[in-house]
Amino acid sequence: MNFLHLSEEVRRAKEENRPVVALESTIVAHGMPYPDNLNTAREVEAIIRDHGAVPATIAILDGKIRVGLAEDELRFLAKHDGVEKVSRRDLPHVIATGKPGATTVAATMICARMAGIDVFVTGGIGGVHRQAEKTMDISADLQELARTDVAVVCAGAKSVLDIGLTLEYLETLGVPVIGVGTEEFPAFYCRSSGYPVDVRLDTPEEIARVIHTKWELGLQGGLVIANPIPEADALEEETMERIIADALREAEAAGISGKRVTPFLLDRIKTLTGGDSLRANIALVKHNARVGAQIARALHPLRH
Ligand code: PSU
Ligand code: MN
Repeated sequence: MNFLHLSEEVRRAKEENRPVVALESTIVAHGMPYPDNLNTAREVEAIIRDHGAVPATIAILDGKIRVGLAEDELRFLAKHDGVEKVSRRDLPHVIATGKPGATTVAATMICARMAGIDVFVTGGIGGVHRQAEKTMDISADLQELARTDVAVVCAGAKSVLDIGLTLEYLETLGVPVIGVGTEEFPAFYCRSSGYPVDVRLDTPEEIARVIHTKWELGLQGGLVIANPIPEADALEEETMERIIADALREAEAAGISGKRVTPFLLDRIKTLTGGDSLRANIALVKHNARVGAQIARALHPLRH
């Protein structure tokens, strides 16, 4: 497929039959400020390499789906203002016009599947927004999880979303939600949300077996592997609830809608927490990278 371009490192990893872990680029271009975004992206890649897998950060550049980015390309995405946020619906026009694009969870899943990558590490998935009964704002990430065979390692979903409705939606779509060492679905900055996961699993081997079994059964779609933020990095729940409520009010007052909602809220939460949310975000992504690389290694011999 001539839209797909693998980096030398990723191409070699596939040739040598080594496990590869996909990474998204919206978190770089729209989820964190410069230079933390660039430093985190680099550190996450290093963690994946240290844990025996090969990182493949995915983005759209010069009309190609790029799987595995060079240093200067990561820097461009981290610094440039005009990078499009690309979900499933945006892939055709961003690729066709040659614009630079950062892929969301949904688009990264699509591109990872095209490149034959089974495991994808990110921070948090999109979901059903609060007030979705009025706005219909439901992330395309959820539909993607229903149809595309990629396991997504994340720290749950932020409580800017309606976590209860997000989990109901995933249940309707038949997407397994696995808790890594926890019975509770994690809420990104906080370890608990008050909602249970479908199943708790404690080791990468057990998780890999469930992923493999889902696909061997011919059950289409992804899985949510929900890995709670480490205790030491977690933020206080009541404080976060208050700050998120403030940020949501600001978004409404400013008339923010559609794809701008999540980046706007992330930026406001960062300011309102005095940077604590950014530190937590960085810590949880790195933790997910460790766990994701371990799962990719355990899954690889089952799949290849
Ligand atoms: N959550 C974060 N950081 C992010 C995102 C979510 O903590 O950067 C991004 C992811 O790329 C996710 C997207 O797929 O936001 C969801 O956006 P939307 O709700 O517009 O689908
Ligand atoms: Mn949305």
